Amino acid sequence: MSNAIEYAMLLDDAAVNATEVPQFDPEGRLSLDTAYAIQAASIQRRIERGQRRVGVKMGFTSRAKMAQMGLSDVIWGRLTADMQIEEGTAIDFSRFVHPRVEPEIAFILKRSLEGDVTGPQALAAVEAIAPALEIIDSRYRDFKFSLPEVIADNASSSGFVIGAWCDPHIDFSNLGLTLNIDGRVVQVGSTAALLGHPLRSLVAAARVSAQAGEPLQAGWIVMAGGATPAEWIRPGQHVSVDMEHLGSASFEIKK
Ligand code: OOG
Ligand code: MG
Repeated sequence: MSNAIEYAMLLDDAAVNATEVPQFDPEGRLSLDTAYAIQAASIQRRIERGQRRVGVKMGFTSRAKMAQMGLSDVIWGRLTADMQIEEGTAIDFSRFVHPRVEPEIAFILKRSLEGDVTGPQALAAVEAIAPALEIIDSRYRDFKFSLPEVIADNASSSGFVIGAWCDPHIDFSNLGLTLNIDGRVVQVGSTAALLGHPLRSLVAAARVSAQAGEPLQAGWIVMAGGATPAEWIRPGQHVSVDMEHLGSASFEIKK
């Protein structure tokens, strides 16, 4: 386990300094429990620096993402307040190693949600839903990793952008969406890509969070996962997601 602390420090330093690290378990020999323990220890360092936990991100909840990264298990990571980028603002590229962006849908909870819940129970805990963008930025060289490695690296999470919150009492099971870079549509998809219905991603988030002893809290955000493959982003670009009925979310990267 002392190794776990060392890996946690390595990954946390890489995230803070926007540097890349070599893979330490390319064959994926570490157990998933160990991988999540590394993740927990690296996020604990952030919390000790004064960061605040604000929610959970789900990963590989769509076939498109699984296929792009060559992995097939749903994974999750921890969101902290410093990862949130205010919608419509411009950010520095220097905070990233080799960032990619993907279109997601976000939930914000009005009540805690714990353990094995049904879709309707999960929905009853949702305050609002919003179109969102996730910036993923693997700390591993060339964005290459095994399943335990990406879990240890907080599921590549780096930033997230959330559009205007909307009433969740619409049918959001199959909303069309586009990912746009500099006004060009670069990916087309649907919220149905997320396990057939994005609520299933929230149900999974409730289960894995409770299993980790950190049940979903009122006020927390849950990012449901990329609905399309991710796209590389570069300085000077304007990135947005447009989602049917829910509107859009965007950010820019400074030149
Ligand atoms: C891992 C993170 C996956 C998603 O939405 O599926 C993820 C990665 O692709 O680097 O965030
Ligand atoms: Mg994602």
